[in-house]
Amino acid sequence: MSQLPKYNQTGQTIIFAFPNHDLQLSVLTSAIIRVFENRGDPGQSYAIEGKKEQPTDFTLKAVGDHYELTTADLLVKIDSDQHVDIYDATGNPLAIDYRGKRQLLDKGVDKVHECLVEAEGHSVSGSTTGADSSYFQVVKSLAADEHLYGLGDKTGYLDKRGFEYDNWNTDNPAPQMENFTKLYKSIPVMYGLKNGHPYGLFFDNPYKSHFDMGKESPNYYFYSAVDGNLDYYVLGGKTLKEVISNYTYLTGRVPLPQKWTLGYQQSRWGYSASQQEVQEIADSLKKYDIPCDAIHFDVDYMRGYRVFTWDKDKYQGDPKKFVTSLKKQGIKAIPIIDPGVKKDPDYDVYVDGIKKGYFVKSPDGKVYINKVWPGDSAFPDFGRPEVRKWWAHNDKFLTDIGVGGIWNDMNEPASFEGPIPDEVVFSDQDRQSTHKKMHNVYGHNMAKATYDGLKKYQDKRPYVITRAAYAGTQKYSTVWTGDNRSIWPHIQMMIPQLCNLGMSGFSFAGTDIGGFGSDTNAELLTRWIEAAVFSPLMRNHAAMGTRHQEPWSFGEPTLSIYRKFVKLRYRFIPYLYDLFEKGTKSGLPVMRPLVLNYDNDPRVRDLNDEFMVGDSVLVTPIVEKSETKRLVYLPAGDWVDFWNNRQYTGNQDIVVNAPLDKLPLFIKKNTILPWGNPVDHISDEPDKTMTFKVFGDQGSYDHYQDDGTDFKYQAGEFNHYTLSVNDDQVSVQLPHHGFKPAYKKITVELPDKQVILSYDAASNRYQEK
Ligand code: MIG
Repeated sequence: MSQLPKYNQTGQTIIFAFPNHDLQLSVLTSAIIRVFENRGDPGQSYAIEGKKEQPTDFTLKAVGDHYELTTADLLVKIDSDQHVDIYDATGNPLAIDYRGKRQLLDKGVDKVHECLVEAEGHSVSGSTTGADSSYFQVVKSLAADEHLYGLGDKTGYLDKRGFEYDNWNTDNPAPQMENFTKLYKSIPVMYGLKNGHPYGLFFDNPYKSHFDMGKESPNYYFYSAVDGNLDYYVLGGKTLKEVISNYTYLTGRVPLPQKWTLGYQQSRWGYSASQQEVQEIADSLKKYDIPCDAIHFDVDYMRGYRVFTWDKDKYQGDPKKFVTSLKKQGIKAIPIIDPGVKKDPDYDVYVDGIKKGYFVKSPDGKVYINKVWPGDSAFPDFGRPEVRKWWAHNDKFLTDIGVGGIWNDMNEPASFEGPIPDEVVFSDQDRQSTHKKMHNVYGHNMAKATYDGLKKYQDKRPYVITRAAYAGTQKYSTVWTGDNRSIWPHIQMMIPQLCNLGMSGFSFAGTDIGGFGSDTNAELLTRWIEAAVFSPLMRNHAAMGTRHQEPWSFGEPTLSIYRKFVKLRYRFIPYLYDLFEKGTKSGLPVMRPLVLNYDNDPRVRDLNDEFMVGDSVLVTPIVEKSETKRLVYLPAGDWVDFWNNRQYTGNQDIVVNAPLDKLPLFIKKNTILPWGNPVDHISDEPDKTMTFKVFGDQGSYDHYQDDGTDFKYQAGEFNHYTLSVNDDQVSVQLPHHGFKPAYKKITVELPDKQVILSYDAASNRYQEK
């Protein structure tokens, strides 16, 4: 054992002088500590904005063969071999550097054959190898009882243990199964429950990185990156909830969305090829009585796939007129925008971008061209602030037409003519950089630019949906999970995928309901709309050329069941909106795996076919073909069957019947839930009445109301209601009345009676009639 290194302390940062790289520890809060080794990569974080360090008490002392840095929540030990070991405040190990021998996976293949296999196009898993000298890795011990979560949108199961993943934003249309190591997003945050003790690690490095979550060996997991600095944050907290709250404190929280964005949305690649087709969809939604708030316009509305154009010939000469008329029908238009700008000397966006030098370039200085939808295209250099401003300005074309939001696709960035080479010149803010570094933050920067444009030109809370993302993109954009398929494994995957996205900060997320690629069928579509009734983003979307999957496509009984669940969704929108509002402060997701609410319960640590919405709604959908009954695990507490009020005690498995038209749904006993009015669209007009349902015989609830559209709530224009029910006594208070049109009437539905209260303006109180 060599000597302990010297150290230097400046404020809350301590730099330990190790031979190769200094090791820097910064105390941001008592539960967030940054571990940093400067390996020469310049620049700042894309995930973290603003100063996150708070004045925090900590101690640092040498104890025998190591240093101990102690805060109220964490203990970090540093020894002379540069091991970084993290414990919680009571000394439970959380993330301990692995000291044993590596046990490389035996794949029965030697190096020569591995190359041959890869040359044939079959990549050998774990291929992020240390070929490059800038490559590094971090190896941490795994306990026998340790479960791993997070990593954003990755495929597979809730517990990531035993699998490996890459972070390199990728558009791969093959059926995305558990053996896929990468998808569209790079969100390098992972959580562990080690012997029941929660923690998180966020690796803030945009370069290609790899997580082996105990696949190589059950004794350790490791993270590696091909380049950049070693830069990670240790996240503590007494519960998994607190750890996630700390992660979202660091990288930001999903802002309050416009309320209508929680409504049902209809989409299909191809609709927007003509005004008539879109109008027919709107008409059918009305005719078949399916509430809806938005229709998405895929690439076909544009003039030859040129972004920021709208083919007037397809829209009777006036897209604005049509978009306005749709809006009057209660439906917002959400056009798609891809990053690729068509190479065309007669196209103003291209000409302007060339003139200003806003596209990425080959190392020889020529504008880099690859093929996407419009054919030869140039790629905006979104890492540059000026380019983001320019893009935001282009959004005005769409906001002038009156769109409800913007859908960003292909921003991994995807390209048809081979991948963009690593050395293509991209900017890292104003510094010259490479595709190698900027790839994983390309979608992030595009989404941010789009957010800024909408905010500037709409005066509403921007509604952006992006496919590619990096950690922190949740501040700017909703996400969808890309090109899934109409297959049963993908309705199954929806649950762990959206739950892990939620724990990774992205609580506003959804899958393509019904499946994007391949042909859906009546049963799958039915079960999907049931399972997705609480999906934060609720959109049915399908690929061109696949069997139609609009709610009416299969006739009855699909249509009626579909309608029933979309209508149920609208009843729950005030609850979802409340959860989003609470999430702006807590950073907790709307849709949650059970482990998040019950991290002490070993039964729920890899539960993949149940989830919760907030703290009190338990959803246990059927996600297996031909199944009409299922086992439901009820966690601790008492539960009320939503459909018949039957009560169950928790901590047990029950068998429930679930014929095709039933979604098994349970509400925690003694919960109060707001219950939206039956509507066809979320209106911008304030609700005059609100209903609350009581499950059980008592409870309390905080409810939030504002205009649902703009930023006035930030200046106090919102209402905060508190309800309490106790021994049949119902009381409603309005502790904050900043949004003028408070509900005139509030109905509280108890199991055996209704209590109606009305607002008395003179006293600013609710009184029973
Ligand atoms: O190469 O715009 O994920 O939702 O419908 C396909 C067409 C490009 C991929 C998106 C999908 C969208 C499709 N896009």
